Amino acid sequence: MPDIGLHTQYPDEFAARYRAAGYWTDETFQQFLPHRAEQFPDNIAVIGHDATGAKRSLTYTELSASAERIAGGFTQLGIRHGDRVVLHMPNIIEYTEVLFGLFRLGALPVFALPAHRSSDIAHFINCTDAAAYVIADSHSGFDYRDIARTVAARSVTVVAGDAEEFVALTDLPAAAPQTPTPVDPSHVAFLQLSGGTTGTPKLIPRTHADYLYSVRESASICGVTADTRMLVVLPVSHNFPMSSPGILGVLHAGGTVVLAPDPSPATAFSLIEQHRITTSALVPPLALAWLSAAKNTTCDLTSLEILQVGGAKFTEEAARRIGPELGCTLQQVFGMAEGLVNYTRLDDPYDIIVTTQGRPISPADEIRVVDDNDHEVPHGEKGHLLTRGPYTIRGYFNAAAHNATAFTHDGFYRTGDVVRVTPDGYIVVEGRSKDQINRGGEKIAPEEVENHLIAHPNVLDAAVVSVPDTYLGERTCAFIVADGIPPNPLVLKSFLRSRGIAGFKVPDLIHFLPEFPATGVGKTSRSELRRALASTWEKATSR
Ligand code: OOB
Repeated sequence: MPDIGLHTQYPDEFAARYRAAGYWTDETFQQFLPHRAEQFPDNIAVIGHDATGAKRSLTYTELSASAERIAGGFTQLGIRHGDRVVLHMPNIIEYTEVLFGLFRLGALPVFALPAHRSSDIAHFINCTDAAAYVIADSHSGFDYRDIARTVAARSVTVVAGDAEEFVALTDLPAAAPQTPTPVDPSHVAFLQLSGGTTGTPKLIPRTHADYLYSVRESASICGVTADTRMLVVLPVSHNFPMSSPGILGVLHAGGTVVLAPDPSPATAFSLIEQHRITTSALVPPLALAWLSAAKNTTCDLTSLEILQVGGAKFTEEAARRIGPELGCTLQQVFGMAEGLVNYTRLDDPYDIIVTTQGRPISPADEIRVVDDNDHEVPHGEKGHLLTRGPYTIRGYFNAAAHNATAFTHDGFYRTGDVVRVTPDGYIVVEGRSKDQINRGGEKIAPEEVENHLIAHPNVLDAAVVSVPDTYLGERTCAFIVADGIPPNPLVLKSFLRSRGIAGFKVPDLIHFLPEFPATGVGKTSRSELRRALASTWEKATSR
């Protein structure tokens, strides 16, 4: 069994400092819901559809009771305090019930995204030695039980909806009420996924104390109260809708979370009108879709007070349209599952809101902007963003070799983002130095896709690079050197899907080359490939 690193990786001196400053408290996710149910028993906690497609809503008392029942049922299945459980569900009511059930038990959710497929899930199950895999039967035309059949042999699969040969969430064995083993606030509460730059995605261990600090502060910065009604359009497992301030911020304050069954503007707009939604969080392409759909909508969107946009760079041009066209305040959010989250403040001057990606949550967030040799650049100049602070991890889960380069010797996380800091301390994202593609907020590690491409018998070599795109910000292009007859691009795409990778990782474009341009030391030159692509693009569009 791998060393699961349940303890905090923060050095004692920093842990003591964060506790003394009141950032870290004794609050845990185990107590989160029972405490809220005492405070706000009859408030509506969550509204949405369940796995059968039925509409449901739960008060805090009801959600807490469901979580308690699920914690008991998982215990009867043999899931123990400290076990990892891969949570792979869309935005349905059961997601919240299972999430808080696992927290109650002291089991650690591993947050898979609905777009993940068998190869991604196999990796999460194997590298966390997961005891259970929790899914919805099917969603958006995809049957998640098929993944369970191929990958989850060693773990028990629990299904919301029609379980077939697996355990149905509604049929979990009943257990007598029991007091769960208490969790330590400095221990890991769950594992988030990193967007990644390597062949396999890394897992991010977040502790109760560090994450709850970011949740409480985010809720306060974003003005969340018991009157907040948040529409969740992005997959709730992602760090942005989870905690920035996300469902956890809203539930912490006694507000209401409304889960959208699909991300279309039509669905979102009718839910905004129906539930008098006050806030929502979007990635830039969805914000553009809302702007475009808002022109012709008959829905009443006047309840919307704040629209958060983040996950990828939002252009100033689009940012300036949010206020006038949607009638709400824009909040830019620049965050990362590893920790650091920046927000423009609601009362910031308009120019700051539309031209920057915000400033850090905490006065204890340390920001360094450095050159290629880790020397700080003069204030205001562009450089690599390094960060350390009370809710930024000190290492990935079970990844000693990777950690040696992903963090500085004094514990700063190398974000891989190129930024500059304004005189007022606001961060402007200028680009990226990490080997990652940001496809409208969805992160892709080229190396991971290349490894899958190279597995094809007619592919000798592969290099995946980004292509600028007005809607998504970036799309992906795979350059291939064929071995023998070049495979048809469509065949190659379905080959990738058959290997069980998430749809967003399948390259948008595929180009064949006789050989790759090389750098001085003989490595494939990605910048040369990008340049070649840009010039073909220009030629194609100028024709
Ligand atoms: C969020 O988290 P991740 O872990 O999916 O991705 C983090 C990376 C950042 O390092 C940066 O490269 C990019 O996504 N990013 C942005 C951005 N927000 C994230 N790049 C430019 N402008 C922005 N506003 O994406 C995430 C986590 C919590 C809150 C919000 C986003």
